[in-house]
Amino acid sequence: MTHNKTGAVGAHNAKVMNRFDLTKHVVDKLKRDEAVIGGIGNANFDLWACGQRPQNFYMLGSMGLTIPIALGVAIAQPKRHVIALEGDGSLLMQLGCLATVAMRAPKNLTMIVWDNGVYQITGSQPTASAATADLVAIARGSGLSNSAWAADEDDFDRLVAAALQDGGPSLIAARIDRKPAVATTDRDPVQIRARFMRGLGAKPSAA
Ligand SMILES: Cc1ncc(C[n+]2csc(CCOP(=O)(O)OP(=O)(O)O)c2C)c(N)n1
Repeated sequence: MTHNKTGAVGAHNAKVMNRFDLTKHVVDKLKRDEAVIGGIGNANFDLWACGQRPQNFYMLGSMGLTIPIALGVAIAQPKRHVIALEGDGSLLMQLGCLATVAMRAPKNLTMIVWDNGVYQITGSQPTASAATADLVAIARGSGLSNSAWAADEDDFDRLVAAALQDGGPSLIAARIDRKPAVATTDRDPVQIRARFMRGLGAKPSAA
């Protein structure tokens, strides 16, 4: 595989990897109470399966909110690194967030996009990224110059390690297979929110 610094690795020649496996790679690298936001469905199911931690937020129900939530946390807590794990279909529903992230430019934000080319959890209808849209090109066009396709697992590890050095915002896109997620997150949004706020040391709101 040609290294992506050459610009040769794109959506069509990056290795097809596995979301749970790569999620484990990310979780294994966490050292500093990083916040991790898992997107609706499979992204947060596999994050849940990698071991629950109070600094994880598991998004239920809303497509495309992973990066906006992560951006908010990154701005509110600039000393904490924040990682967003989002599916391609969900990101395609909320592309404007990329331009907002680029404009605000938080150094402590890493966005990881799982591109399986389908809206898998609702029946694997194809997404535009399977046909005509290149998510890394869109991110770069939004102003996120630090965006790359992961060529393979080693390249993914290298990109994540570099991103965690607070040199962001960074976007890493990984082509993944269509294996189902390994577990299912407990559907308890109130509990998820309360635990996350405690995990971040945030004061509970009055509501
Ligand atoms: C606004 C909105 N439209 C549709 C849905 C139904 N829905 C839930 S998850 C999902 C697909 C998510 O696709 P993707 O982010 O690519 O993740 P994948 O399922 O492929 O892991 C859809 C269509 C929803 N929750 N919200």
